[in-house]
Amino acid sequence: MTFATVRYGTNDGVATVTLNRPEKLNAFTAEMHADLRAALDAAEQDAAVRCVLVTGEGRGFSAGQDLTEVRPPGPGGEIDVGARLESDYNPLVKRLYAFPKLTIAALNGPAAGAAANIAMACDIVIAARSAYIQEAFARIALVPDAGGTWFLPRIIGQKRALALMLTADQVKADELREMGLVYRVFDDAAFADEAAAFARRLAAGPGATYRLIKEAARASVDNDLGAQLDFERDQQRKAGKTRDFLEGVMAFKEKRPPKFEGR
Ligand code: T3D
Repeated sequence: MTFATVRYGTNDGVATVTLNRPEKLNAFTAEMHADLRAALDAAEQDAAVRCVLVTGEGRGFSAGQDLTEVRPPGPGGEIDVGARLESDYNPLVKRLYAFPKLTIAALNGPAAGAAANIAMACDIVIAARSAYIQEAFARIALVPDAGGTWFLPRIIGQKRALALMLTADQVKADELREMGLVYRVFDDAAFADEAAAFARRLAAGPGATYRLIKEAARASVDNDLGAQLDFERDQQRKAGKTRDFLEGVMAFKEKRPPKFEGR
């Protein structure tokens, strides 16, 4: 499947979605949003896909919104910087956050502006050692968007979140890992292979149960302990009905690795 600004390919249960405007550090345009939506549609509909890996072509993940793209005017003809959030970024972030399959953001290089926050909407973020995140918005007198003001305080706490957003500093992969924003950091030279292997490993896991785990983690944001314990019980009942649960227990008893089907 080919798109003008996104490459899409599948292998071993992994759909790899590569943002592909390397000459502009994969900055987002309306066309790229449309291509990305179509790629996510394809990944969602393909039963063989169990994990989606989002990465960037060339030396960057993405520099966020393409600042040279003409902004659609508001109703009175004035500049409306909220319009693209409404039409493109907000639906994308919500979709990634609730995507029914596992999502991995593989930061091959810088992730700036909205791209940093799109990465955070994915389930797991991994990074090449030279990659960095930059909440670049304040440098152009904008507010962090694409969920940045929601994700960051929850993941790294108010103080560090504010520091990142107010300074717009570039924060390198190893530090991002210490903060909890990135799960694994790999050497640059090995990054593409390591990211693919990491995604393959997850694609071979119990996909239906992964979905239940995601839903539980997401629900915990709004639940108190009692409500979350009830939610876990209900999710566990569903997990207990999967074929993968039967296979997991069988494999344990037979002292062999499980062969999960994702259902
Ligand atoms: O409607 C709305 O705008 C609302 C939505 C906002 C969401 C947002 O994401 S706002 C934040 C937008 N992003 C930024 O402010 C980051 C801009 N980019 C940078 O600050 C730098 O590119 C980086 C620090 C990320 C990387 O620097 P460096 O030196 O490694 O690369 P570079 O030379 O700046 O960029 C390489 C090329 O990509 C260059 O093109 P050229 O001059 O060689 O033809 C550069 O202009 C282009 N590029 C980089 N970022 C963007 C971009 N072109 C358009 N838009 C960009 N965001």
